[in-house]
Amino acid sequence: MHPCITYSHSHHMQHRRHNMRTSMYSVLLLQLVLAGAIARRVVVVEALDVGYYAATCPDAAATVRQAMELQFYNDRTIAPAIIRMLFHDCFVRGCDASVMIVSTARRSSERVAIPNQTLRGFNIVNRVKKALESACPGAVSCADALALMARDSVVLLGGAAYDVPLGRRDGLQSNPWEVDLPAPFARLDDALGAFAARGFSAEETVVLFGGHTVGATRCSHFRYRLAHPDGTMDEALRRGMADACGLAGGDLPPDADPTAFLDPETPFAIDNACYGQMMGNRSLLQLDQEAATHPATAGHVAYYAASPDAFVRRFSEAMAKLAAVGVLEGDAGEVRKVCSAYNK
Ligand code: HEM
Ligand SMILES: *[C@@H]1O[C@H](CO)[C@@H](O)[C@H](O)[C@H]1NC(C)=O
Ligand SMILES: CC(=O)N[C@H]1CO[C@H](CO)[C@@H](O)[C@@H]1O
Repeated sequence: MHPCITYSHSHHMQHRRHNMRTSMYSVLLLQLVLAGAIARRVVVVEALDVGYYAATCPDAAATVRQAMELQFYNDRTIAPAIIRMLFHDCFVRGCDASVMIVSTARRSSERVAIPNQTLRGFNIVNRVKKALESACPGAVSCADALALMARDSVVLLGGAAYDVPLGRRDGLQSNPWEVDLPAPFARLDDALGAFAARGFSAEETVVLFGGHTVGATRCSHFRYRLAHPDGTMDEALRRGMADACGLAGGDLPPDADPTAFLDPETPFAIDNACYGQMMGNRSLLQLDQEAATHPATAGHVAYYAASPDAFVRRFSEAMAKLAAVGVLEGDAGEVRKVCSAYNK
């Protein structure tokens, strides 16, 4: 098979048609996946509270899960997109749904900032929020909805289930100039610094890079590594990607740029394959590749490449920690009615 598999429309259509016939099978498969995940459940204690909506929206988590399952069987690519959205939300002003605010003529938002341009899944968030609003109007914050959606995405992709303590409030600020996420081309030292600033160790950072075991990247985010062999990318992969991506195309708008799976072996499974790829010089993104040799991370990469179960468990713990970064609680912020806009 060609190493670069694009998220083509025909692929989606085929998946959708297929889906009609196999929906029953999919539900059974899902139950198996969930049963497996529950058996490996990890517990993380936070200041937030799993029972936060017991009185105001007791079925909040189930409502989110059902809406996510429905969307996932229509298009699996939403799950990686939601996991990435959580990272982008939580790294800027904490997990406060600031990433979802749409820019207006009067007030621009995080969504115009460069690293956010390829975020996807905002329409999925809106659909899930609609389901929550019809179940319990005005009760569940968009920040909590995203935290639950990201957990469900991990489980739908075969990862370990984990508890999501709730009670996050939605922020009242979303500013493009505050988007201090590491750039797509970030060097590992910068990325380690950005994670350390939010309380993540080098080990936890390596575990979170495991997010790149699912989903896809635009060629524009690694094309600069393809033109000349510099020894940092496996030569067969470099040639395959040069063919698939083309070596020019720097000015293509993101929608026209081809995409490649970050982990072409198992692009929709939370597993440790990406660490084997790092060690074999088969990572597309530069910072993933650097992790295999950097003194602060190489040992962790080698460990997770050899320890599939430990990775699955640690990834869920790290996702739970990510979902608790800098949250607003109590009376801070608000509970948005629509995730893409402040209430007034
Ligand atoms: C320094 C840190 C990071 C950098 C520089 C980075 C960079 C990138 C880039 C360039 C892409 C491709 C985007 C595109 O072209 O559409 C991507 C995709 C992705 N990233 Fe990261 N990433 C980082 C950390 C993380 C973390 C912490 C997670 C979550 C655990 C994560 C999860 C993902 C996922 C799931 C995708 C696939 C998205 C999709 O298929 O729509 N990344 N990342
Ligand atoms: C990966 O690249 C490094 C140089 O960056 C090289 O020393 C090593 O032998 C390569 N490993 C494999 C498995 O190709
Ligand atoms: C990679 C990418 O899409 N970059 C764009 C991000 O947003 C700015 C401002 O809207 C554009 O100028 C960039 O091209």
